[in-house]
Amino acid sequence: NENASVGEKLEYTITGIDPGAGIMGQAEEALSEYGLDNWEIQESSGAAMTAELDRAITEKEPIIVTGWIPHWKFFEYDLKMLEDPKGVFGGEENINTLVRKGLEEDLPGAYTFFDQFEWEPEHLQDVMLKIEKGQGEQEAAKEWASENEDLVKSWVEGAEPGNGAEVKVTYVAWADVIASSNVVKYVLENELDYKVELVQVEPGPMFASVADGSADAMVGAWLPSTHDAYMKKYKDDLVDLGVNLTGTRNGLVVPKYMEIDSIEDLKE
Ligand code: PBE
Repeated sequence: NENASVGEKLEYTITGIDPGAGIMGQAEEALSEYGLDNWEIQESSGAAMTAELDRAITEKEPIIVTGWIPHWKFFEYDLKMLEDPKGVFGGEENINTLVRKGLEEDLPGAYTFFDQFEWEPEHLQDVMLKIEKGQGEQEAAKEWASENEDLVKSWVEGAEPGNGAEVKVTYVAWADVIASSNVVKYVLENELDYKVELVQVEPGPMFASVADGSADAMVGAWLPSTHDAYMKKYKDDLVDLGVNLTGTRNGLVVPKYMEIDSIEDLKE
């Protein structure tokens, strides 16, 4: 039916990602803040969400997803983030690096690296796009590092080599965290002679593993809003090395061909 509302066409369903993601809590909050009581957020995953988005765009159908910047999907498709006048999605945020207590004493070179690791959204986008276009994750990290030698040098400056010591980094399978964790692995291994194990986990265990010391570091803490609940729970048990990137955004994302501009437009 051509005249059906967006809600009717979508059966009042927003395509979400994994249940432990901060953006899922924000999306639920958006439903209650904007009075969208008849809508629901469907659980999925980062990869399944982009597959759904691709299918809908190929068929020129409406779709609403939980989306974030930086992400390669904004380069692959013509998308817009719906306005969020109530600020439920927290506006611009930072990504922080968190390490376990004792890392500075145990692996000082790795600690120095994590402390100095900082880049721009454009850098992270470059790596994400290389991976999305089909390069292996380490291959993409290697090519990116060769294109950004000065920045990479600034991360390892003054850092003692690891002589083969092992570093364990936990990450969630979100495109941005996959890319950043792989760059960290590549640089620690190839510039500082560490051996890095990347361990894919669920969002809660990503924080818990660094807090209980079973992992050494994570580079995907979105703050102050997205991962606020995890930070409240674990902040006293880990070391926050501060911002590694600034200027992220979360929200509800739709193809540009959809005739809505604000989350408020969903209330009809
Ligand atoms: N994200 C990407 C995550 C943080 C990184 C926005 C999907 C989340 O919502 O928890």
